[in-house]
Amino acid sequence: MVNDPAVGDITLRLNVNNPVNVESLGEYVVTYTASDSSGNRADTVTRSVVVRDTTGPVIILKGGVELAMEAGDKFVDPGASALDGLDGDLTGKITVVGFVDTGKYGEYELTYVVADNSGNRTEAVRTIVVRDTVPPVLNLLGSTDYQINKGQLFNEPGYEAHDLVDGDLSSRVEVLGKVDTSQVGIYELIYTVKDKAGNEAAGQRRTVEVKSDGVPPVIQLIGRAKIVVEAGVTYVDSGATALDQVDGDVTDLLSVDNPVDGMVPGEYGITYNAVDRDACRTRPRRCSASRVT
Ligand SMILES: [Ca+2]
Ligand SMILES: [Ca+2]
Ligand SMILES: [Ca+2]
Repeated sequence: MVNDPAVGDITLRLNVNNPVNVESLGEYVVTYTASDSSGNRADTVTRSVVVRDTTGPVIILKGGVELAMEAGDKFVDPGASALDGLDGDLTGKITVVGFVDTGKYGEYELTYVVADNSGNRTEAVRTIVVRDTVPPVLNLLGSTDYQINKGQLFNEPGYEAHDLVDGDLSSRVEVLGKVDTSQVGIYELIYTVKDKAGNEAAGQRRTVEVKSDGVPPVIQLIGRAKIVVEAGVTYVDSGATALDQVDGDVTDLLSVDNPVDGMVPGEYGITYNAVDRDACRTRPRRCSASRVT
């Protein structure tokens, strides 16, 4: 408002020179001049206007602030764009700091940095999660089925495990189960392995059948095969032993059929039956005990 003491408000005669361009940084001087109808000019008044940019650009991360990818795959940065209120598109000035090791699972950060022409800096951080969701591959060496005789040694034929990320994991293979070569039976061995991210390979299985040697024990009589005793005296048989080439002493499995009746004269046959621990049976061995009346 401009006042003339004689005329009053002469704002209409105010001239303003306003060179301010908010699109262009700098200091501008706005000049205000006024004159009344008599041509008397008022003192010029000026105002200084500084146009500056204190707002940084905005960064937009394409694909989002968090990306997940499979370890071993190639990482392709989907990029980012930067827009500044004054400077416009600054996408070409973005620099990216950080790295992604696609060979190792984990979390990596990429920092996108851009500054506008006034030096206002903006950063945006993207997290790249490198995951390992692929289990290792486990292979058995040798056959999946074995047959061995009891008492033989079973040598583990081995196995191999490989993971895309962790590499050779053969040393981490776990074997569940045991082969007891001293017992006839079918034994199952289960092989498992996990990669370092905890992904478990498809398990493998091996069967080992421990078979009887098929050879029966040998019976050895204690004492002679023919014994003569006096009637009326109780006959005590001195027995026999049984020895198996695999099971060793199996005398405890020996059965004796002893029909001798010390009160009844005659000739008796005593029968010894031996089996090994796998029920492999020896042909009965007989001896006779006779007595004389
Ligand atoms: Ca700016
Ligand atoms: Ca893996
Ligand atoms: Ca045997």
